[in-house]
Amino acid sequence: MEQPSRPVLFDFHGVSMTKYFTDNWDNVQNFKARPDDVLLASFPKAGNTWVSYVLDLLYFSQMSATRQDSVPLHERVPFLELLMPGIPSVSGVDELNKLTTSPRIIKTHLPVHFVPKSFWEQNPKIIYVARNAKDTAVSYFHFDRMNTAQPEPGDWSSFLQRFIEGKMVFGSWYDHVRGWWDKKQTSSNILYLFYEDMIEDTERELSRLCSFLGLSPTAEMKKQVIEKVLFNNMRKNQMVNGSLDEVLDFKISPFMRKGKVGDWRNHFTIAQNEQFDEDYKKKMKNTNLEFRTVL
Ligand code: PPS
Repeated sequence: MEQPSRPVLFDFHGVSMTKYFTDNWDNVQNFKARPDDVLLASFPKAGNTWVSYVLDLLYFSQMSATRQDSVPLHERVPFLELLMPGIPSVSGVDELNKLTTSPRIIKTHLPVHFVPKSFWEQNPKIIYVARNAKDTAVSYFHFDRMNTAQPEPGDWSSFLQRFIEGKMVFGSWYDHVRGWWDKKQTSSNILYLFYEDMIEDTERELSRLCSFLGLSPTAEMKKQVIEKVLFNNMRKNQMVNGSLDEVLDFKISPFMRKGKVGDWRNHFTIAQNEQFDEDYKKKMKNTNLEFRTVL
C-alpha cells in the first residue's frame, strides 16, 4: 500500500504540531475525563509505551489472557489527541469513549496547558514520564525516520538544531518538561517519573507508582510485571512493540530501539554537545528540575 505523504509541521497556538494531533481539537478539548481515569502524559519518546504497559498489567493482567495476547497496547491505552485517517480512521477520543474497562488508561503527549479542562475538574491521577533531552532527541530522530506519519527528520544535525529550537511535534522538550514540573508542584494528583530512574531500578519505581495509585500487588505479581516489561521481552511482544502499527517502517528502525540511558553519546559530536549544553543551561535556568544523561 502506498504511504501517504508526510505531514507538515505548523505552529498551533505557539506549539509545533501536525494535523494528526490537531484535526480533532474540539472533541479533544471537550473530552469528559472521569475521576477514576489514569492519564499518562509525556513528551514523545520518554517511555510512555513502557509505563502504559506497566499500568495495563497492574490493572488488567488478572482479568483475561485474551487481552494480553490479542489486543494491541495502543487499543488498550488510547492516545487521546490522535486522529489518523484511514480505513477505519483512528480517533483517540472515540476509542476512549468506547472503552468498557475501568480505569481508563489514557496516553497523551500534550503540553500541560493543552490538557482538556475536565481533567482539572475531575482530578484523576496523572503520571508524567520525563527523559533527559539528549536521549529523547536521539530516540525522536530514529522514530521520525521510521514513522511515516511524522514530518521528515532530515539529517541528524538539522534535526538536533530543530529540537533545540522546539520545532518538534508537540513543541519544545524544554517547555514540556518544565510546564508539567511546575504544575506538579501544586497538584498532589501528579506523579513525575524519570525514565532514567526506571532504568536504574524498575522495582523501586514500580513501588512508587503503586503507592501513588493506591495499588498493592503481591510480590509475585510485581515480579511478573517486571519480567514482562523488560526491554528485551517487550521488544519480542507483538502486542506492545509497535509492529502492528502500519505507519511504522521497521525496515528503517525498530520502535523498541535501544532502551538505554546515554545512547546520545553515539550520536552527538563534541561540538554539538558543547552547543547543546550551553543552550540547555539558558533554557533550564531557574528550575530545580534535573536530569541524568548517564547512569
Ligand atoms: S512514543 O512513540 O512517543 O510513545 O515513544 P515512548 O514509548 O514514549 O518512548 C520510546 C522509547 O522508550 C523505549 N522503551 C524502553 N526502554 C527501556 N525499557 C523498556 N521496557 C522500554 N520500552 C520502551 C524505546 O525503546 C524508545 O527509546 P529508544 O532510545 O529509541 O530505544
